[in-house]
Amino acid sequence: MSDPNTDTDDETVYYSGSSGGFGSVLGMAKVFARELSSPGTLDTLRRQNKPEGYMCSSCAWAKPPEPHAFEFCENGAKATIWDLTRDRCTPEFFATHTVTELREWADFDLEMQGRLTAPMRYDAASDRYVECGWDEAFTGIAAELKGVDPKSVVFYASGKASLETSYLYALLARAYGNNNLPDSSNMCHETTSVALKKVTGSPVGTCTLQDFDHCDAIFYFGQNPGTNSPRFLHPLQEAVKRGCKIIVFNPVKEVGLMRFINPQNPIQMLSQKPTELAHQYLQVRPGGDIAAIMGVVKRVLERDDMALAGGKPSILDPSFIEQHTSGWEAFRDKAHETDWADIEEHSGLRRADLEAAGDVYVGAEKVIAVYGMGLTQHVHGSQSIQMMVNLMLMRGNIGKKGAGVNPVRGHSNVQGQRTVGISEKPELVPLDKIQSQFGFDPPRDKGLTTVDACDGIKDGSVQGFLSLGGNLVRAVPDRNTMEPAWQRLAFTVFVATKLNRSHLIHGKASYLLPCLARPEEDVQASGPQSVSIEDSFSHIYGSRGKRSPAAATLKSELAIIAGIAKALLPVNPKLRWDAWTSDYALVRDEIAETYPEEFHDFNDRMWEAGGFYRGNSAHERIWKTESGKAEFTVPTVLSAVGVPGGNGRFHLITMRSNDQFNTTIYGMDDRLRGISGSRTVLLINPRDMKLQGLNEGDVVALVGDAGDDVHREVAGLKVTPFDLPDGCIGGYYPEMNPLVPLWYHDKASKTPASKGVPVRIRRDM
Ligand SMILES: Nc1nc2c(c(=O)[nH]1)N[C@H]1C(S)=C(S)[C@@H](COP(=O)(O)OP(=O)(O)OC[C@H]3O[C@@H](n4cnc5c(=O)[nH]c(N)nc54)[C@H](O)[C@@H]3O)O[C@H]1N2
Ligand SMILES: Nc1nc2c(c(=O)[nH]1)N[C@H]1C(S)=C(S)[C@@H](COP(=O)(O)OP(=O)(O)OC[C@H]3O[C@@H](n4cnc5c(=O)[nH]c(N)nc54)[C@H](O)[C@@H]3O)O[C@H]1N2
Ligand SMILES: [Mo]
Repeated sequence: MSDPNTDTDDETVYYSGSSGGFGSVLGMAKVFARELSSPGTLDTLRRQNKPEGYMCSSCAWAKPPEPHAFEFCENGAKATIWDLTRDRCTPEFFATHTVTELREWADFDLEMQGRLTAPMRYDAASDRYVECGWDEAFTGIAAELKGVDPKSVVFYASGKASLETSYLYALLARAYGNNNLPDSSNMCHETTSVALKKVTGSPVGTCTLQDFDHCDAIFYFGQNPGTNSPRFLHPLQEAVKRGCKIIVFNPVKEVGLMRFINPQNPIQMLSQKPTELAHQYLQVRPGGDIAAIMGVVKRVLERDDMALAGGKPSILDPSFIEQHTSGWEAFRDKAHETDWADIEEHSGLRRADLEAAGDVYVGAEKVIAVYGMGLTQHVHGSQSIQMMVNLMLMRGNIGKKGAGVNPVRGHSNVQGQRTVGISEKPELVPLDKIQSQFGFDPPRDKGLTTVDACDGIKDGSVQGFLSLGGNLVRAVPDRNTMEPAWQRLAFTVFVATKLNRSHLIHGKASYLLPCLARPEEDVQASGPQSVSIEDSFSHIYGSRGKRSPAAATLKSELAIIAGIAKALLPVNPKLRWDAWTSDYALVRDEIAETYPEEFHDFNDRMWEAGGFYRGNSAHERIWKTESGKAEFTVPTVLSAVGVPGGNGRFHLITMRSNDQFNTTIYGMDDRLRGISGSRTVLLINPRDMKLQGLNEGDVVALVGDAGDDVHREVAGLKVTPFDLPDGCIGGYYPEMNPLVPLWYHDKASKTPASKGVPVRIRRDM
């Protein structure tokens, strides 16, 4: 077992610190200094994540019913301030720069131009984006859409847009004629949507925030709360204080999971005495979670045998297993026959440590399993998730208070977008209901996932691409082949707040449509509007922006979707685009009609403190699976990576720094990992450095090693010693994306396997 207090070994001094505390306040002040000086910013932050307030657009963590005075974190504040910048990216800016020139700019510099202000159309003659009115944009886009086969168009969404906008976006795609509705989730938690759905019947987590007040242990896999969901650190800290034990599985020693100073707690801030979070921190190999959990399971079975042999009752939950599950015997047999030697090899962990984790599991009445991209972004990520569910089912840890599975979602409304119909999987959408509600026949055939859409862009079968937020060319794998393919598209349409690289890698026709950001006031014909979002716990909240918009010419995302729809679709009295735009409450009525069980009385309930719960069948122990039971499954592999390592072959983890939100880079530091000033680094442990003959500061290239004949490379990386398991290296997303093969994805869900990318190191002298 590794000791979270030890940050040194013989050769290297690793970064030591805690997340939260003054560091986080200082991190904020840095962004403040650059972006603040607009008096309303603090006021906006004060309203952030409060009932009746504005819901942060950074992560999907819960907004508690009794919020703190400042219910936001360093990174939530950064995201808000980033939206509220005073800088403007105006038509004059585009007049002075050709698109070819802007393609040479760094992503950071593009977003630093500030908020987009006017609808723009690409003009090939001058190679510039030129201003066009909204009407011209809508009719131009409609003409492009009418000119191609609807099946050749993709309607992508990044997980930020509200439930109201998302519902209408999905309706637009289906009324136009396709289910090509991939979403950022396809690169993120789609593994969850497929794998959890298969074995529990529910595609989302089964916990609520309150479960964290009652759990006895938390098994924590591959999620980094210090950076990606910092408000989660508060309930974790409270849980530890109650005596709850946290067992972390992560190849990287994330400071946020080891210790935490609460910036809301003045005494702790002054004394600087952090709460030690993890009871056991297990530096599993990338993809080694299946093996690690198998080890824990073996210990639990052993403890059960001991109990029974001693005449004591089973320590499993036999009546739960009997009544609620299928597949138990096959799974148990598999666990018995799996060798400890294989488990140790694939997990990179010692038997004794896994047994100690097994003892914690057995000693806890109520256990929560938490996870993030460390499980989902692997070739066998689905099996990792299902293995975790196996462990939970053994002692009935799903569907009881203080227990459950808790995927931590990414974008603030990514789960909600799926809930209200943004899905390429027609079987997940109530299409009959949509048909009767709106009087058109929605297509029934399968749509394209993000990976399918990229394949279609490459082979020319996709001709048009609409993007509701996001920065897809930066987020997807195989960038170096994707970018040229993108430019062969007939047309691209981007709804966005800031300029990014995707807008510059455009189709032959292209439109850039600037929208309001969530903190901004959205006034329509019936008055100021509110929107709603869903968090990781299936709670739904209203959000009301109050800031004056960045430009008078901006439209809301919803109004933009309606504008395109009106120009494109034949008149249908049931598709009331004008009425919906003038009053979003009418859209919520439609959502409530399509999904009555979850969204009844939507308009009345959306302001409930803490959000309203739309329910979850698995939470009630109703299993909407093929077998009608929760399913034990037998893993076919012990490691989730797709290509083996060893002998100079490495698995690359693509990581997020503390100074970024996905493809938006706020700065070059990664405070919680002690890295500053650069993102073009190769993180590698001193043992592997020695084996590779590398010294700190050497500049190297990473070369793809996936076994196909495509050359993939990222050069100019500075060797930086970092505490990682052997054979595993780290680098930053999105800089490393040229190394991820498009075909290297989770088998079941097609989520790109960005956490176990096969590479070799090449020395460039
Ligand atoms: N500030 C900020 N907040 C964000 C985001 C952001 O970029 N910045 N992004 C948002 C989005 S869209 C998402 S999806 C979430 C992402 O949040 P996370 O799910 O935390 O995603 P990552 O930071 O990519 O990586 C997760 C962790 O997995 C670990 N890991 C890597 N490989 C493995 C493995 O094989 N096994 C195990 N057990 N662990 C592994 C990594 O070391 C890392 O600590 O955050 C959201 N919130
Ligand atoms: N190698 C590697 N690749 C990854 C990942 C990884 O861990 N490793 N993570 C994956 C994950 S989890 C995800 S979710 C994807 C993210 O992929 P995306 O969701 O496509 O990317 P983002 O960076 O979140 O999108 C940022 C852009 O969204 C626009 N934007 C911001 N706010 C708004 C708004 O309110 N409205 C609108 N319309 N536009 C807005 C801005 O123009 C901004 O430039 O990347 C994936 N790619
Ligand atoms: Mo994500």
